[in-house]
Amino acid sequence: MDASKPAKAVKEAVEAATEALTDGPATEVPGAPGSAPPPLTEPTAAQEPLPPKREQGAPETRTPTGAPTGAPAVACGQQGAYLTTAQGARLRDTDHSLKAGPRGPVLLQDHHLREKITHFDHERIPERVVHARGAGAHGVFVGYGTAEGLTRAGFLGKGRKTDVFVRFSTVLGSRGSADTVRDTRGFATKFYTDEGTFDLVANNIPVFFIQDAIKFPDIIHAGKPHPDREIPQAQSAHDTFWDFVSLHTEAQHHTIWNMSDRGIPRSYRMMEGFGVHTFRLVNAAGETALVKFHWKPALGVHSLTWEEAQLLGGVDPDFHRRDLYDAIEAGAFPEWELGIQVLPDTPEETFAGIDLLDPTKIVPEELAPVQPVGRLTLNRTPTNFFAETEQVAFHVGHLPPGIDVTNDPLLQGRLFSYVDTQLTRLGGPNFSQIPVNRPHAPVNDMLRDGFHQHAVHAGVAPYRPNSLDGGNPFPAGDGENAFVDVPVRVAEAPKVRANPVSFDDHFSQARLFWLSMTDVEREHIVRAYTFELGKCYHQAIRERQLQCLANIDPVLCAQVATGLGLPAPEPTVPLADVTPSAALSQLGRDWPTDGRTVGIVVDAGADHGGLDEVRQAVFAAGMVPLLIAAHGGTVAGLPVQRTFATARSVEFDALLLAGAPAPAPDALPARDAKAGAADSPAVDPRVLLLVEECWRHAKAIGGWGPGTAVLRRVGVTDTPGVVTGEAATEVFGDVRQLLAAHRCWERFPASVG
Ligand code: HDE
Repeated sequence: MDASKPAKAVKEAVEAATEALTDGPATEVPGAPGSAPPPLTEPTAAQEPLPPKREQGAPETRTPTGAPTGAPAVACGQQGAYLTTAQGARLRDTDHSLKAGPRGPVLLQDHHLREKITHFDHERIPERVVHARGAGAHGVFVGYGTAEGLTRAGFLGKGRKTDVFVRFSTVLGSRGSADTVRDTRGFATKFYTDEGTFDLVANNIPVFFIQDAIKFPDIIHAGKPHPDREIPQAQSAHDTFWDFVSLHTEAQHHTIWNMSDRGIPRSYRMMEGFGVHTFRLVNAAGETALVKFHWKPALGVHSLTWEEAQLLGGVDPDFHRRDLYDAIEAGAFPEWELGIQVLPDTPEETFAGIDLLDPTKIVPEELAPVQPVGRLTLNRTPTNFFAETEQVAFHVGHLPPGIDVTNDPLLQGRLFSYVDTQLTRLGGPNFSQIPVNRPHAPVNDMLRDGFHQHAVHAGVAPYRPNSLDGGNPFPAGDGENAFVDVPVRVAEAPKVRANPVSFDDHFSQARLFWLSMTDVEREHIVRAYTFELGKCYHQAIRERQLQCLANIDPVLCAQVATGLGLPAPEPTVPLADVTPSAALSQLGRDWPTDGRTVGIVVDAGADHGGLDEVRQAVFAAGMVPLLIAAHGGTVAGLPVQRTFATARSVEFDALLLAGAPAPAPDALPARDAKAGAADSPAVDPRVLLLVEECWRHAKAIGGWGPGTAVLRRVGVTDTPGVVTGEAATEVFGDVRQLLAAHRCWERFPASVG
């Protein structure tokens, strides 16, 4: 093979693997690093770069101005079998500096040394000031055609397919922070439409802390670590956060969502997404409608328990990333339906008394149902984190013809902020030419030069009007699909720094949220507030937040006050008379279990008839079985993925016990922190801990044969959500059914009514 050309073989391998990926459920556990198993000894014969992993995708190879090149995605990566300089000269050695004799000194003329180190010194770019920690994936969006009468946007047309890149994120933490912290999650989608890129830069919570962009630095400074000690990392459980939100009470609605289970999602795949602001759609006839965007996950909205979230912060800080990548690798492609709430575009811009320009307010789905307009499927993981996930640049102003903004003062400020931040983060004005940001529509923009210019612009007249370049580029006329700013009437008014009066209501919808929760969900909210305020140093801040809770609901306030050991204050505003919205609760339905992880405890010494059968049944159900044993290697001829030392309950959605393993040699407390101090137990203490934690976290548990004895020993047989039986596959069938409801909350009657 010619080592200097992008390998056709590589392209074919990727295409074949892509087909294989969509070909039924996986039969191998996801997570292998690299696309081929490594040999034991270092390879020395020159060979082409390996193809990417079969589930990996990359931005389409477009030119910087949006033209398709036809080149395979791998052509953007390294080429040929040999190590080269950045200029492509082949190198003999990259292990030794060029020296005057073996004992030096090192020679300044060593270009390879200086190029290598200089580039390394500049590898880091500033992390995002918010949403620094994220994970991305490629996918496809298919329009249903149901919005065709409302908007000219072609990508929503029936059956229209559009490539997308999605980046999920937390807000407060630095790039290296844990995924599972209590926080809002970002859900930003780049639709590469053929009429221009559309970025829907959304969150998993439908409201925001502030009503005016001018307060964004304030809320973020309050939420970030304290400026003196730089602690705590990626948390809201500290004084400055609660200081701000208890004073700036428009934050209370967003805050109660954060304190609910929405603040600790089980997976990016199990989150809703919300555009938050009201947007304006415009159709071919120029008619407009106001809309709110929603993403509805096919797997339902599910959360971690708080204890799981905390354990995961230490045990697997990459939990959400791993989950996203593994699910895609396993063929359990995450899916969402895009929906819109359609609201009449009246001069008042209100609906059912709700100010549609106030981003701290929702429109309950019972008043305006979410109408599905298309489906998003994520089917490729990025090939390179930095090139794609880190360099992707979203902007709320990236809109195709047919979608426009409103005067929401938060949205207006965002329209300024996103370009401004990319200039610093991506080092210049040409960030839209970075492969992941390249439009899939032809670009002719008269923007020229600047750092990192990739386009080779021809012509002499990047100005208008011109005659030297034949007048090109031309403004699009009527019927030529130009973006038209909707000519919304702007009211004559004095210039003021003020909000509309309706923005003064800060508590009614926080109360609506609280009253819409089930008892279990309310209990979690009470615990979250109690934890977070309990972590504050100053009592004044706790008392001030309790006053806010009193204005939301007396039961909520009393419960949190009890936990804090403080008196519950009386409300200072009349409690709003609201109708609960069942759509806000996460509980009470069954959902698909695709991509869920099932731990199977096996006893390395025992006979395991039926084990392979149950493992295959888990795979066939689109789930991932992980065998847990005393030691690595194989048990009953099957590969072991976790040992008692490496397994922790938080990784599994459900637990199956196929055996009752006696304590393994490494189970002594002094050797394994998880071993506990149990005195000569019959079962390995780490298995007991596994069962206890899964039970405490309301997970489905099943056991058969000797596995039943373990459950008996822990004392959980005959409790809700624990299944025992003789046939392994039947037990798994029951466990799978339980998992459809996500957790067995019946196990713990809620104490908050
Ligand atoms: Fe953002 N936001 N934001 N934001 N935001 C950024 O842009 C900003 C807001 C959201 O995965 C930054 O490229 C202001 C609401 C997501 O790359 C920055 C205001 C919502 C992401 C910025 C808001 C969001 C960002 C930081 C108040 C939900 C991550 C880096 C007016 C609807 C996108 C960057 C990604 C990122 C500014 C409020 C969502 C600084 C000024 C409301 C999902 O420009």
